[in-house]
Amino acid sequence: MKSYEVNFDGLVGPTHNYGGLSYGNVASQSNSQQSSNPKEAALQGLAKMKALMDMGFQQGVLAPQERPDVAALRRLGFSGTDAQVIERAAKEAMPLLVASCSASSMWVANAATVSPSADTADGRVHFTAANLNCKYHRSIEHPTTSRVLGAMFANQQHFAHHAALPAVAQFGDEGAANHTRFCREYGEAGVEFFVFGRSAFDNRFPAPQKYPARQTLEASQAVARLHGLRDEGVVYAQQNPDVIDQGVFHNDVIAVGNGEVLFYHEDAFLETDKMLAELQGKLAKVGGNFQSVCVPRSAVTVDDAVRSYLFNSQLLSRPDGSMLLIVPQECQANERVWTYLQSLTSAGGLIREVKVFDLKQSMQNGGGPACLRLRVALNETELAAVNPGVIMTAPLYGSLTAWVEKHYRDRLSETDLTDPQLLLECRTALDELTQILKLGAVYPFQIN
Ligand code: SUG
Repeated sequence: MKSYEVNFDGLVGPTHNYGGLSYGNVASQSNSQQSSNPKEAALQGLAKMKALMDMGFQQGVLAPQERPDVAALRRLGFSGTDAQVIERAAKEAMPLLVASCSASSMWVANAATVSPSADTADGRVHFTAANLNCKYHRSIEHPTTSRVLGAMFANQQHFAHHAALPAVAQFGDEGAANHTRFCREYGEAGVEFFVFGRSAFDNRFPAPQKYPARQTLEASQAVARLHGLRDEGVVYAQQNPDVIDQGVFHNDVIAVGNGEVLFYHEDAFLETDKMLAELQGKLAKVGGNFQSVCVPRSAVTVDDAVRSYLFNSQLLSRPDGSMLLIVPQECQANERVWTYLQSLTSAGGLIREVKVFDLKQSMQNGGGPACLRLRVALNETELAAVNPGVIMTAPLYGSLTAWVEKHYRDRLSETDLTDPQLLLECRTALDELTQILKLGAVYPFQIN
């Protein structure tokens, strides 16, 4: 049976703004308080989805969330009408209002961890929503994420959904941003690669000194158990704590994998040789030929990687077996990175082509091409069981661009977040979106 990697991209929400909310994420901190352009952000994301669809890749779309999250503000003690809740939060606790307005759910690589049916004990595709509990503004995403994923992958015969892990730092889980799967064919059993930043219960693992390690070993292990993965099909590796301290807040900022290939920076991991040997051995057991492409620090420094997001690229398989790298334009702007990419694609290896995208609005908050997509490997039967409303087509692209043009502002500053009218605008837009994507009622304002 045919199988595919389907990329579901997060649609940027109408409140996209630069709140400076993510300590440890260099771009988020350095662009704090700048005005954003939500309309441009959403159109840039849609243009990437359309381009990949036009290149022949399977493409889907994941809906944004209701923001400001008035229900979350109510849980923090703000009361009255919705407008009063926003006004009081603006007056008494502006950082909480800003957090409740974040459009961060657009980085759907953090929405969930997904294991394809060929890897799981019950032969279903498993999803565990990420608790994202390292940052308050992200920790409020998972209830709606679960409802949206449930509406997209509704068929219980093929899809199994798990609630987010316990919402404590010991089980900090950032979803697919720290998870990669290696395989020969998407529909065959593969090796799932979980990268953690620290251990919550075992102090033999070193931790970063400055910035938080968002993913714990124990969270990754819990996800693997929930999904029914075999020990032989799983490899755990620790991210180098020094690179976390240099701004590598997720593994997908310093490594990306696809098929049988891992593309990574020399400084990305601890005990790299042992890890590579384990990946090679385990993939061989399922008939795969593991290959790794290491980018030396002499060619690209960790700082170059953090600024350019070279590794936050999408590594895609083309029908002839070669691979294509989708990179943000910041890679072209960095001389060392661009020189490296030229040499990589002309070396005659598997990665033959680089395509550059303008994702500046998202990049300024630390979200590159790979952050914006959730990969779901599906066989033909499973793909047919996905809600067809969320699969990208030319007419859907047309409807979504028209929808963005109609509802989104082209400028948003912190003061704009205090305007209760913004909530009404967002709800009107999202109500229409659930009809376009045929999701049913998924937002708090639709179900309460
Ligand atoms: O969690 N930025 C996100 C970026 C997530 C990128 N995702 C992956 N690497 N997979 C984060 O740090 C910034 C929001 C703000 O500051 O307004 C933010 O949440």
